[in-house]
Amino acid sequence: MRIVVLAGGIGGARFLRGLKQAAPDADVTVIGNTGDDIHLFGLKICPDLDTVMYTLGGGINEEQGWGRTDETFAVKGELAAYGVGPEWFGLGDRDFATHIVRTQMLAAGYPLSAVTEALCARWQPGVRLLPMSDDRVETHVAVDVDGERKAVHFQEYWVRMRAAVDAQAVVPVGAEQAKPAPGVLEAIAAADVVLFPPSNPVVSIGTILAVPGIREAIADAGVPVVGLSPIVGDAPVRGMADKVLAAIGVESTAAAVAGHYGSGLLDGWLVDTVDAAAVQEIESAGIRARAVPLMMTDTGAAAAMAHEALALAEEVR
Ligand code: GDP
Ligand code: FO1
Ligand code: CA
Repeated sequence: MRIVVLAGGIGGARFLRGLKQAAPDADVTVIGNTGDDIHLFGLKICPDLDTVMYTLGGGINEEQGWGRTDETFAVKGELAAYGVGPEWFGLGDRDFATHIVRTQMLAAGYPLSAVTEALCARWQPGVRLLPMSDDRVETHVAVDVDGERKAVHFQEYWVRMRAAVDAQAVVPVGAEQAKPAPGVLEAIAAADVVLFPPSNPVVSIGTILAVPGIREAIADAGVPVVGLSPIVGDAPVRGMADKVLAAIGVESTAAAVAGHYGSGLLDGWLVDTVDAAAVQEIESAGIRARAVPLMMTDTGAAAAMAHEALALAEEVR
């Protein structure tokens, strides 16, 4: 079975680990969000691609959910001694190596998709990991600070500002001009099922869908499209999905997120058992819905979720 998954960072990566356990023989292609990418310390940082690669490759810091295990911060400390920041972004020593390889390869002219493949040759994530695009896309967030509107990079909003102020707008800068990376449209066209893991609907899956051609390819594939809610009990399990959903006028509920994707895109939607009351509303909007446990407390729980998603896909096929 050929499965295509649109993934952000932690939510996507943990679900994928479960999917690999639930469907070990499946051929999985991951289309990763690159809207979180940023240039810092002279290096190209791709947090969501790396989170997927490290999580599936066994190199992730489990508690944090991002960055490397057994990490140290000597390089960052040495840079700080030169007055070189940003001090608010924690790039560790082991992680620096990944970024040096990536930045060197990009400077030598390799596209991000080829660089990602090269990095994955070490980590062997067991899936085909494709960036959504080789073109630069950067999510910016409009915020009001001291009565003035300004746009900040998504990393600045999330890591430096801790999403403490409301997001007024979210813009995937460059997305309109971006082309899907090589293999993305082909993988969607050849898929037997497309899954939306419990990733952020705005700044992860929303950004991927903003690359012209991707949403259309999914709709045209004519295969079941099934998603899992990242909102449980009317709040994100972690992160700032509530803030960025509010910015696009969508309530932080499992039903509202399903309605945001819409029955034109989504065939099936899993909500957590605490949101079982939302099933009827979602089904009346033309999306088949089921309530199952959606907390990824461990890989087994994520595998059970993946199993339910694949079962729902068969139901709507
Ligand atoms: P990010 O790029 O690291 O923010 O990760 P994603 O975009 O892939 O996923 C973020 C979303 O995952 C957040 O909105 C969380 O609510 C959701 N999430 C994290 N852990 C869980 C979980 O155990 N269950 C569910 N249902 N959602 C989760
Ligand atoms: N998140 C933080 O909250 N603080 C950090 O200092 C930080 C550093 C960092 C370095 C590399 C990387 O791949 C991810 C990193 N993240 C950090 C996570 C990242 O900012 C976000 O969680 C994602 O972009 C949201 O998807
Ligand atoms: Ca992300």
